[in-house]
Amino acid sequence: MADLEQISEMMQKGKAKEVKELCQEALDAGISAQTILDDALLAAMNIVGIKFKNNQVFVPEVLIAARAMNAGLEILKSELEAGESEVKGKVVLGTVKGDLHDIGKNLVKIMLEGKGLEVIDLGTDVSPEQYVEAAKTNNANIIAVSALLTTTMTQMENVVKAAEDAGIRDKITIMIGGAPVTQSFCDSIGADIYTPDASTAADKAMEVCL
Ligand code: B1M
Repeated sequence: MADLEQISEMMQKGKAKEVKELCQEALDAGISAQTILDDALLAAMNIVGIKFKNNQVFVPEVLIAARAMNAGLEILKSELEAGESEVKGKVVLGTVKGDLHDIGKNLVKIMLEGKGLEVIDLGTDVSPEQYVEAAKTNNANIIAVSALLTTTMTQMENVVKAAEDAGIRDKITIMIGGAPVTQSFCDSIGADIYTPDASTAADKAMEVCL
C-alpha cells in the first residue's frame, strides 16, 4: 500500500531507488502526482532544510536527499506535465553562476514542458553569457533564471546586463525565481517577471509566449 509518509522518510534518508518505487506505487494507487510532490517530496525536503539549518544534518546527507528527490521527480514528471505536445515557445533555463541547487529549476522545467514550452536546460552554475548565447542560438522567448543563495542571486542582475550588452534585451523576457528572490529584488535589477513557485512560473511563461 502506497504511503506518503514512507516516501518522505525514504527521501530524507536519501534512498533514491525506494523513493522511485514508492512514487510509482503511489501513482498506481491513484494518488495524484501533485499530492505526492507536495505531501511527500517537498515536505521531506522541508524537513531536511530545517535539519540542515540546525546543523542536525550536513551537506552529504542533503545531497543524497536531493538526489532521491530528483529520482522521485523523474517518476512524477509525465503526470505533472499536462500532456501538451505542440511547442508554444522556447525557454532557456538554468541556475545562476556559482549555484549548484537544481531541484527548483528541475521543477520549473517540468511545469514549463507541461505547458507545451520547449526548454533548453543549461543546468547549474550558468554564466550570464551562456544564458544569452543559448537564447540567441535558439531564438528563445524567455530566459528563466533560478538562484537559491543570497550570495548568488546577485548574478541575476548580470544576466540582465548581458542581455542588454548583446542587444537582445528588448526581444527577450527575463524571469527569475528561487527561495531568496522577491518581487522588489526583481524590480531593482530590471528583470521582467518574478514568480514564487514553479507552477506560477509556467503560467506566466505561457502568457509571454501566447
Ligand atoms: Co543548500 N542551501 N547549500 N544545498 N540547500 C539552502 C538553499 C539554504 C537555505 C539552507 C539553510 O541554510 N537553511 C542555504 C542558503 C542560505 C542563504 O543563501 N541565505 C544553503 C547553503 C548555505 C548551501 C551551501 C553554501 C552549504 C555549504 O556548502 N556550506 C552549499 C552551496 C553550494 C552551491 O550551490 N555553490 C549548499 C549545497 C547544497 C546541496 C548541494 C547539498 C543541496 C543541493 C542539491 C541539488 O539541488 N541537487 C542543497 C539543498 C538541497 C538545500 C535545501 C535543503 C533545499 C533546496 C531545495 O531543493 N528545495 C535548502 C534549504 C531549503 O530550501 N529549505 C538549501 C526544494 C525546491 C523545490 O525548492 O529550489 O526553493 P526551491 O524552488 C522553489 C521556489 O524557490 C521556486 O519554485 C520551487 C517551488 O515550486 N523556484 C522558482 C525556484 N527556481 C525558480 C525559478 C523561477 C520561478 C520559481 O523562474 C525562473
